[in-house]
Amino acid sequence: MKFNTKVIHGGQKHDASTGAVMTPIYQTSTFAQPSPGKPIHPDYEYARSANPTRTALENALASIENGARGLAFSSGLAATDCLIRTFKSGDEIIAMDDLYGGTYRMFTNIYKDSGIVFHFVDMNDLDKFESLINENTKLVWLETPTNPLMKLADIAAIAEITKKHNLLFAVDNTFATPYLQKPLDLGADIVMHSATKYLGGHSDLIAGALIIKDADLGKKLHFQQFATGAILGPMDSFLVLRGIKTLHLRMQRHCENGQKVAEFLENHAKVKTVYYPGLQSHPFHDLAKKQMKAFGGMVSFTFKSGKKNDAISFLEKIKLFTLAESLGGVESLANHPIVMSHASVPGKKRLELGITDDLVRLSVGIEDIEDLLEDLEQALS
Ligand code: P1T
Repeated sequence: MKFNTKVIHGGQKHDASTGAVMTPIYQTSTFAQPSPGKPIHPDYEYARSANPTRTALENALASIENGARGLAFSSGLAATDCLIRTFKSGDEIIAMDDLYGGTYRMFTNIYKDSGIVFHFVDMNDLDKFESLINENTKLVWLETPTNPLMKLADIAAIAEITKKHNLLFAVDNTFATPYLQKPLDLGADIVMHSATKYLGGHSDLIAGALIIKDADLGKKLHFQQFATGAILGPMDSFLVLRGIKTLHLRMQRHCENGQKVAEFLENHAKVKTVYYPGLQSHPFHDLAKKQMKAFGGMVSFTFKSGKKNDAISFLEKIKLFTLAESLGGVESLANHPIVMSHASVPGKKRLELGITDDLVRLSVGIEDIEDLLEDLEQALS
């Protein structure tokens, strides 16, 4: 199957008991056993281990990312945590320096006393990255494009290095989605998603996912999830599954609108820098053309004045864009990273990365582009 067919049919079966075309919401915590240890269906005993609605979503996730196994979690951070928990004191993890603030907070704060050592590096400096690898290194963690600066890293080039050193390689594919980029095909071992974003697509749930290329590693991570418990409930599993069925159509429009918004901002007298991989001026434009099908719906920008107050006043004046945390829904959102999505990254670190006080991040939705540009113009002027 090709991608647009997979989002609708990949890993899906009509419901075995009724023929229902759409997977029902199996709102049950447990499953009857006629004899102890012998449930009616061998896959279903207790819903922390598996629930048919979640299984349908997990099969869809595996299908669209070309993995052997999908796992659905109660949030994106729960998915990341499930993977990190499999490492032990003394293990080392190398992560991209520009990450979602919550991921950075987990690595530097929650795992502070775990004995697991985290290194943060710009993965575009492949020599520096490789020089950090030693016999304790176990995992490489990457976000591309990054949140909020839209930096890219070359997944295939990094995979060559991780394979050489026998390391696991995980990619947070939240911003790109498998419509635009398939990390497992480029050599990664694990894909992570905040399914809260484009996969769900309607800003009506919190969910996460891991998709694993190797079935044995998938089994190990399923055990970890089962034994620690951060699963996605049946109602939210149904909603993410429903969202995935229109992922290709939504992403197409997100990309069209994202490109137009980025070009509009780049030509605006009040705007200094626009961060969007679809612009010729973007430092990773060529890499984006190589590893992504198009450039997505996330656009960040700064003001010529460099003033935080200009960002605040813009964010107070936009009307159609809603000032809110999160991204990837059908509606356009705006975010002030220093006080919202990246408040948990220390100020000094933010500045080193380029997350300045006047940086604004837009999640460009799928509304009519004329209305979006009109709103941006009135707020800027
Ligand atoms: O919010 P949650 O579903 O737990 O996902 C965390 C997460 C992981 N990775 C990326 C790239 C993300 O953007 C997020 C969540 N991000 C926001 C809430 C935000 O506003 O950027």
